[in-house]
Amino acid sequence: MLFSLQTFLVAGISRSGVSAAEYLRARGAKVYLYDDVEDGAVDEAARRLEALGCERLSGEERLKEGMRDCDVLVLSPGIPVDHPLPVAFRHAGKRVIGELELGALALRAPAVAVTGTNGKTTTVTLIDEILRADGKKSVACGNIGKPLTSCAEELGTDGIAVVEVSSFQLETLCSLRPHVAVVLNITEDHLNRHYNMENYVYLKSRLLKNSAESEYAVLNYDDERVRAFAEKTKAKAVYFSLKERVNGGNISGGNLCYGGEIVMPAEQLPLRGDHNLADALAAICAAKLMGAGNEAIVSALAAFRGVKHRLERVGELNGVTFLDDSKATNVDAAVKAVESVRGETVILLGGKDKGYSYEPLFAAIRDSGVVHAVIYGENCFRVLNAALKSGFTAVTLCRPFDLAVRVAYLTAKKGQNVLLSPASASFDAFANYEERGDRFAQIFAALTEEYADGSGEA
Ligand code: UMA
Repeated sequence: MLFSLQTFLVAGISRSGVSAAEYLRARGAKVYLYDDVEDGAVDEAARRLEALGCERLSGEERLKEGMRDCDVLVLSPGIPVDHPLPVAFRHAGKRVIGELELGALALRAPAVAVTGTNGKTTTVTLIDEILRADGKKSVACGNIGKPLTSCAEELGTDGIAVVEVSSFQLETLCSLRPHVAVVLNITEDHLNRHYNMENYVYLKSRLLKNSAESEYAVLNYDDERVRAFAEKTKAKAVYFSLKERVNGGNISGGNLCYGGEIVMPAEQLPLRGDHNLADALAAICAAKLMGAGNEAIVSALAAFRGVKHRLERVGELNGVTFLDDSKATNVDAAVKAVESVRGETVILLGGKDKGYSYEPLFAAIRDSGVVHAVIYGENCFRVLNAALKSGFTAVTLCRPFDLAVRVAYLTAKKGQNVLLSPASASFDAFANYEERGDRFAQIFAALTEEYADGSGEA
């Protein structure tokens, strides 16, 4: 793209949009900005970008005028492709790309790209840490929080981009051609945006569409939908499995193995649960295919303490342990949490609905250590309905989040956990799941002050 002669409209003025706008201005492009929301954080980010020479389009008339000037729309991942803005650009025959696509166009370094419904952030972090332990110049980026446009060029040709790719980003991604593409699993998620599973599975398969015979697809053999991707790609399939002896990563005699050789004993992995074992196997496959040695793999995996907001231990108050799993924004992730948490647990569920059924969650809850559910948020009546239909009646309905956390603490007995694993998006009350997890930790801190004398003890 000849940036200096083109005009871009960057839609969404948050992490992705800010990075895309900075990237484009630094290359001499004319950049307009747009956001549906006019509030403090957006206004502040827009002001910083205006100081760099961007122009914000506010009001319907100015937006229409600006759009006429534009050649390309750069969409933030949170804005769906059927939003009126991309629809208008497409009708006008103009190009619509995502921020990740802009980054992919700039990328000269090889990429390891990771998608799947759950475990992306853990796997990307593991791969990045192994590669860095092996002395490689690796950067974890994409959906993990660091936009690709902010680091693509500085990686040069000798770095490695380990990119977390979401289904939102896959809607507008065309050019990424990863050396290793990893697909972890596919279960119901984001159906409020992608409408049905067929569309969601198709979007996930797009990660492999540019791959050639010289590249690799690391696929979960135990997930039928993911295993079938091998037939749709030219890349060589390297599988990982918790059940079968496959050509890539598997478990044998209590060891994590790759290509039939022992890499390390599974018990050396500090993270609990089968889902973490699967993520570790996927990471081993990707790291091996990028040339990492066993020593780097063992040291990075053994030192790994998990990612923030993913079953993160916040602290203990009067014998009650607070666990932050705010990243569990869908049913499958929350199921994995209740299956891997040890001990009796009061779970906090709710938030923004994504259009799926919560009944599988209550089926898992019935067989777990969960003794009570405190249900909050915009979707509280749908979640409550699923609980009652599933015969799980140990529930308290409490719509405001802050109050729900307090109720969960007062419900929990000494020795039990309070687990925030909402099975829902955070956007009903928070900017993102990170903010929700941070709020949970703040409430824990406030409760710690209030009940430091043990007065809240059950
Ligand atoms: N906006 C509109 N109209 C809309 C929707 C949003 O104008 O219809 C505006 C909002 O007012 C806001 C901006 O768009 O100002 C937000 O854009 P965004 O939602 O794309 O958020 P960013 O801060 O740019 O973060 C995005 C990803 N967010 C989403 O996909 C929702 C981040 O993933 C990612 O880390 C970041 O880019 C850097 O690449 C977060 C996420 O929740 C972690 N991802 C989903 C997930 O993991 O389930 C897919």
